[in-house]
Amino acid sequence: MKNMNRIITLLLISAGLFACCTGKQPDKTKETIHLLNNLKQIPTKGFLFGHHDDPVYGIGWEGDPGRSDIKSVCGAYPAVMSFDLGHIETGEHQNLDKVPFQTIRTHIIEHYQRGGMISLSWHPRNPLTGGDSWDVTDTTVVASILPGGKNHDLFTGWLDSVATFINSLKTAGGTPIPILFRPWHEHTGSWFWWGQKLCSTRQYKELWHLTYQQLQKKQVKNILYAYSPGMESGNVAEYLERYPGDQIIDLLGIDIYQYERSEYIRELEKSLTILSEAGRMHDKPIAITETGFEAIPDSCWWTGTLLPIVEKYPLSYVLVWRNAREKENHYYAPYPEQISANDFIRFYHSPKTLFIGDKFELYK
Ligand code: BMA
Repeated sequence: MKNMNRIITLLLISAGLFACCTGKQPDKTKETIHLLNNLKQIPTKGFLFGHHDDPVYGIGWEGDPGRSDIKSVCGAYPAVMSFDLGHIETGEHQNLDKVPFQTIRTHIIEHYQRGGMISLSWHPRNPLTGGDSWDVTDTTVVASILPGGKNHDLFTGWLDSVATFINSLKTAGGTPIPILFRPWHEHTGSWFWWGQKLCSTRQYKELWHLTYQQLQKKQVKNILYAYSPGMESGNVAEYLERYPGDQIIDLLGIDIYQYERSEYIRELEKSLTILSEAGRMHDKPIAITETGFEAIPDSCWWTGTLLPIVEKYPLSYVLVWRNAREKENHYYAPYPEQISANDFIRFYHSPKTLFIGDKFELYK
């Protein structure tokens, strides 16, 4: 027995030494790994439905406790809630859409406690010009923040602010809450300073590596990373052109909106075919990280357009954008009396759509 104990002790010491020498520490908490594995299984049941800024504000209201336009329509919260970190980098107390970071933190904790998933996008300011994410007047922004660039230190400071916020997302018991982080999105278009025509493939990938390494340095272990181009790619090779690699990315996504119905259907089918293939090749879960039809001027959009297409693909989630309270007609989810509200209830009742209250488990 004594010998046995000695052998076990020696084994433990050598395992510790190995971890120490190789610098290999697990880079994700166990709940975060569970989230990743569960996301891969979700398509066997259906897909999670998500909504951006869902519990914060909606049409005609802001900050009402427990309120959500989705819940007001169908009686259940969406399974996924997303929020944006834009302006956290400059130390402001509220984000670019005037949502206080403390409010976001509170909603994230509540949503985790009800078993839901949380995603964070980031529309940071332009670190070179001081403009916003959409300031594409200068094509040297990415170069300026990479190692050796004149804004590198400023930018690593910005990443540190993101790290500090994500590290602060914990339950009362101290469990870090898993987050799907989705920076540098829609890079296949050229409307953000990190977009296609604003930097080279090498620079875009370096931006991802820098992001990942800096968050690792800050010990952020409750993150899954999403790669989410726009709908510009014509094939898998184009979709993966700026892919930063399997070591960094955990989920593959696509952002795609409806303007004209037949074009949306065509583009959505094309994009989801590409996405499914890329997900299979890289063994990653896939999702529609942003979609919607602004102001939903189609009374049967949910079951007449969206559902029949998305249910054919192995998607983990489908998320619609925000119901702005400050910008007229800028909404993507129904609210009571909105013309697509009844159809949304049919969508909710489809066995394929998963909301809070439906049977799924993300963290065990
Ligand atoms: C865009 C619009 C903007 C908003 C931004 C970040 O699509 O909704 O009004 O500021 O997302 O949430």
